Amino acid sequence: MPVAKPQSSDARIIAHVDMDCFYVQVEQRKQPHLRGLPTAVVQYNEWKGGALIAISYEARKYGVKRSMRGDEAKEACPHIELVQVPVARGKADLSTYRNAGSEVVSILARKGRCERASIDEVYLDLTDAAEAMLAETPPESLEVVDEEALKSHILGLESGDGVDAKSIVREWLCRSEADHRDKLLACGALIVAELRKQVLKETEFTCSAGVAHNKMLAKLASSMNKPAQQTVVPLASVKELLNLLPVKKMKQLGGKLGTSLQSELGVNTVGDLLKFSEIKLQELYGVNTGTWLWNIARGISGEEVQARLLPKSHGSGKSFPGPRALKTVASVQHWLNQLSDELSERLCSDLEQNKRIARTLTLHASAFRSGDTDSHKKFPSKSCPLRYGTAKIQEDSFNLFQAGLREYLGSYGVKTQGSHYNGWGITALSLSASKIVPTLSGTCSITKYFHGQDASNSSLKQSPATFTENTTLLSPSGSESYSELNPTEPQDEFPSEEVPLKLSVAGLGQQVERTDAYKEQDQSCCIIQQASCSFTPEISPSSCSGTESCSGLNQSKQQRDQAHSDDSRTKPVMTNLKRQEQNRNQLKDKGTSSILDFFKSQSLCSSWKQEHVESSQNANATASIGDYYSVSMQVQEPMENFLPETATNSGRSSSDQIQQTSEAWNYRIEEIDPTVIEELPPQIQDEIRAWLRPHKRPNMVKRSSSIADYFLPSKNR
Ligand code: DCP
Repeated sequence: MPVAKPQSSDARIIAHVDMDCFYVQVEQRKQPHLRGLPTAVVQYNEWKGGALIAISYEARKYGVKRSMRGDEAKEACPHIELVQVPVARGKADLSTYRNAGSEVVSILARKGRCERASIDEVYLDLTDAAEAMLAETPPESLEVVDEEALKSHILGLESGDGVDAKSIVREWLCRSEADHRDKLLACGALIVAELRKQVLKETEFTCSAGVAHNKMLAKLASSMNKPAQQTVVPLASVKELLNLLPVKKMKQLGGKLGTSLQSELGVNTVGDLLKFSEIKLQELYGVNTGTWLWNIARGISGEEVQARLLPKSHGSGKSFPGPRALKTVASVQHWLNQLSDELSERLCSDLEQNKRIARTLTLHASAFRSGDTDSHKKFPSKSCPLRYGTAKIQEDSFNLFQAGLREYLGSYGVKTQGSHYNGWGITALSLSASKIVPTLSGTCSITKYFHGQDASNSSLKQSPATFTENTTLLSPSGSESYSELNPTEPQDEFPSEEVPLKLSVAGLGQQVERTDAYKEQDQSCCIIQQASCSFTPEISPSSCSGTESCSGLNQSKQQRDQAHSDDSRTKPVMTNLKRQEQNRNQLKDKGTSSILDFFKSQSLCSSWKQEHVESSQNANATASIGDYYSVSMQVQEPMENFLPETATNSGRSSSDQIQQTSEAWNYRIEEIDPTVIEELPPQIQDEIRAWLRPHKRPNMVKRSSSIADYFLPSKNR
């Protein structure tokens, strides 16, 4: 449930930047001949041409939608170009997109506090930059106002066409008599226009943006005029915006809460909420959610932009729907090996680039038992201390799986004795690495860290104290002091509910031999070598050669090279910067005074109004980019669609269960980075999103019956 946070000031300047048809743009940059063509990126799944996950604005004109599969898209738009998402280890590999997103973030972060909200979305707090601009070069003092800023959509401003519109916007941006908050917004609009041009220049990607006084309004605005446009929300237009906004389009109201508002209270637009007092809303939905609803009806949101450029966790997952469900331990182990390999590669890359180490490994799975109509039973997620090295992660994740399977089958009263098949199936698997902390710089500490791990044989075997003692990590606050024990971490970090090490697993049709951890000494050496390379500036990059095995211990280099020939992961930031520099130079020649110039013959239109504007391929350079695209409303579906499915017929509240579950799994839910969730299989995403929702649900007794039903356990969920 949403929680109200007090708004510190309504003079903050917040931008939400959202890349346009992001995966398509990334593929078009790789294959420039696709630019301007109807293009879609399809999932790695050949059934009916694969599911569409990103669609270019050119293809949207033909009615191609994300709900379609490749075959359907071809029917709607026969000349559509379908590009398959990159594949590695038999599954989608999103690293190219993730790295492309990082390129954008690194540019946006130059101007203010930057929060990476998803693979292609960023929040920026531009308050300081806007204040500085207002003090030094206020818009009213500008002789020439940037073209891109002049193309801003200012909500509530009556605008004409073409030149008229620009002069009206110019007048609004440069008003000397404007209210201080509007002046700051004008500065925000100028800064964001400049940033968007810079993003285009350095990455070749277009993006859209919303500029407002808080995150909620900025997010709403960024999708109003896509692609490659920006929308500004002056305070005076907030009421009108929310009055007309369908309640389901508001972040966190797209799911059951929004449905409840519609059916119980007849609230169809956010503005309709104004009819209810704060007390009434609190009575109905609890103190926090009631206040949150009261606030959003007035455009109030105190959520801060969190300074976060790097993910809080890494995840790797795959789903196995329908007949592809995994039904043998061997097949699960095969896929866990693939996921471990990917996770290990990302961990090594994070270590190398960002000098960070993850400490907790968690396995999530979705399972079914044949003949079970009571589908509420969940495969329990399991976690353990994370040991670096692909083979170790493979081994530990397999043990976690077995522990989870024992518990899952145990919930059916089935003992995992004997080798017969117990009628289970796995429909999704994922691994995540969390509790990421900075390491100490210098090879001494990192070497010690990995030696500590190896010498311990298996962290799963150790007592928690032993594990902690063997790590030499910085406290999350980043203090430079060496500490044997992080004083901020509880000593019982991995308590007894943690998965115990099992040397053999009876009843799963497979004996698991515990191998000597020293067998993996070579791999650990590789890690140490690589860590040394990244932590010791005087060692040249060339001395890293031969250490790729860190990221692919069980895979030949040839395979890896082939799988990632176009992947910037192995040489990410510096390579990207070099590439950006090249792009910059190339684009300089093309002339980039406005994003319009980049598109030349392309044009845009508003998605907010759901207008379908005819394409104008021959539009000249001064025409609106908007004419080229036909678009549909693109308001994000909020996370709140997902109720905790653990809240079933146990009689306990879901929040109790969530609490209990997260404690048992021994990792903090808030450590899961929302940006990695979308990379996990959908079932697992649902589950994690349910946990991420605030748990407090007061006043249940006061709710009307149907609203109470909404919160009460339901077998159907
Ligand atoms: N994505 C995905 N699966 C989904 C939704 C999105 O893999 N169900 C990926 C592909 C998208 C990227 O995430 O390119 C960003 O998603 P958005 O919802 O922001 O959509 P786009 O960026 O593709 O288009 P838009 O311009 O409408 O934002």
